[in-house]
Amino acid sequence: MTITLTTFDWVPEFAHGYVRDFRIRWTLEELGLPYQVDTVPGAEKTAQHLSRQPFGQVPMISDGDLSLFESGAILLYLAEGTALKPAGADGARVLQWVVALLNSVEPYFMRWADAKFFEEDEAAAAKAEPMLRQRLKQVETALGDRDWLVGDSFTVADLLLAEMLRIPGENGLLDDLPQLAAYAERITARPAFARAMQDHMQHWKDAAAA
Ligand SMILES: N[C@@H](CCC(=O)N[C@@H](CS)C(=O)NCC(=O)O)C(=O)O
Repeated sequence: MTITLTTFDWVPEFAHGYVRDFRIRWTLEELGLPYQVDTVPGAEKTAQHLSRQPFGQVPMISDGDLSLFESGAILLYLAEGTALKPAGADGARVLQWVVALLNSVEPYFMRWADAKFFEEDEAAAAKAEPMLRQRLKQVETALGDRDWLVGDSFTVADLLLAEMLRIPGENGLLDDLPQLAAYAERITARPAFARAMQDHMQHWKDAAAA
């Protein structure tokens, strides 16, 4: 059965390219899995949406009878049993990194991003920035001179990290972290990233036209 990815029917233009359905699209492209897209209203959270995602957020997927929310859970579900989440100890390490990125890095990114882009409060963004920088530095240190977070090949943990690094990178926060910047650049140059981004952007273009 074809997987269905659910995202919003519309988001403001500044969010194009960054809605978290993108990380799911990228994973699906990496895995060569066909999928279709449907939408829920962004303006008003419907009961049907809330029954699938208690916080009224996206992304969600459905795969047969299974409906899943939380981007990290979806990435791990899709990657399970593939090279993106190998079996055994390395699989456990991928799980560790996905949880760590969502729990120990993304909240600091969100605090900074909310202030900077949603509230447009430069003082609050400046206050949040040092902690985000510290987390990014800590991730760079943990990565060291290795190509990948886990083992000797690309996993869904790398995909998630490279995806999370895009906005900080575009705003100069990787300028003093050259190893992390090079890592992110190498990973986002993967062909699956470009395919996913093209479809993601087309979705918002169609949504704006509709
Ligand atoms: N932890 C959630 C966060 C999801 C999230 O924040 N989604 C955003 C879009 S990228 C959203 O739905 N925002 C609207 C809202 O929070 O009401 C996940 O990773 O899936």
